[in-house]
Amino acid sequence: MTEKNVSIVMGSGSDLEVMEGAQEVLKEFDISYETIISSAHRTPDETAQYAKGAAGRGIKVIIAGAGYAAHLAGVIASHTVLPVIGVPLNASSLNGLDSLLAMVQMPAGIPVATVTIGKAGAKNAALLAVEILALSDNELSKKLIDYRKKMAAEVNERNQSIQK
Ligand code: RP5
Repeated sequence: MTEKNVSIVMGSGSDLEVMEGAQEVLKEFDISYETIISSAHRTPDETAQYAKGAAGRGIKVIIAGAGYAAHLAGVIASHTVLPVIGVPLNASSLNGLDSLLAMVQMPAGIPVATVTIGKAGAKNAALLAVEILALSDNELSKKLIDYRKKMAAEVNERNQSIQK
C-alpha cells in the first residue's frame, strides 16, 4: 500500500458527508490521505491501535471528526505524538457545542488543534494539515499562497459584480 500523509478519522459513517469537505481540500492539494471510521466509544481498541500505528506507517497529521461527547480526537492524541486536528461535528440536539467543548477542553499535555464546528471545520482541518506539511515543502507552500490569492480574487470579483 502506498504511504499516506494525512489520516481522516471519524466516529461514525454518519459523519462522512461533512468530513468529505476535508477529502476535497486534500485532493485539491494533491495530498495522499486515508479515511477511517473508528469510534472512541464503540470501537475503543481499534481506535487506540490505529492511533499507535499511524506514525510508523508514514502518516504526518491526523484529522479527527466526531459529534456528541466527541472524545475521538483526544483519545487519538493520547496514543500518538503526531499533530491531531479535531473537527467538532453538529450531530446532536446541542448543535455541535457538546463536541466543541469535548474537543477543545483538552487537559495540559495532550493537545488537540480544534477547528470550526461542521463543514467549515472539515475544510479548515484539511487546510491546517496542508499548512503543517508545507513547513517542509516549498511547492506546497506556494500552492497555499495561490489558494489564498484565488480566494481573495473571488471576493473582489463578487464585490465588483454587486457594484454594477
Ligand atoms: C459520534 O456520535 C459520531 O462521531 C457521530 O457524530 C455521532 C453519532 O453517531 P451515529 O449514532 O450516527 O452512528 O460518536
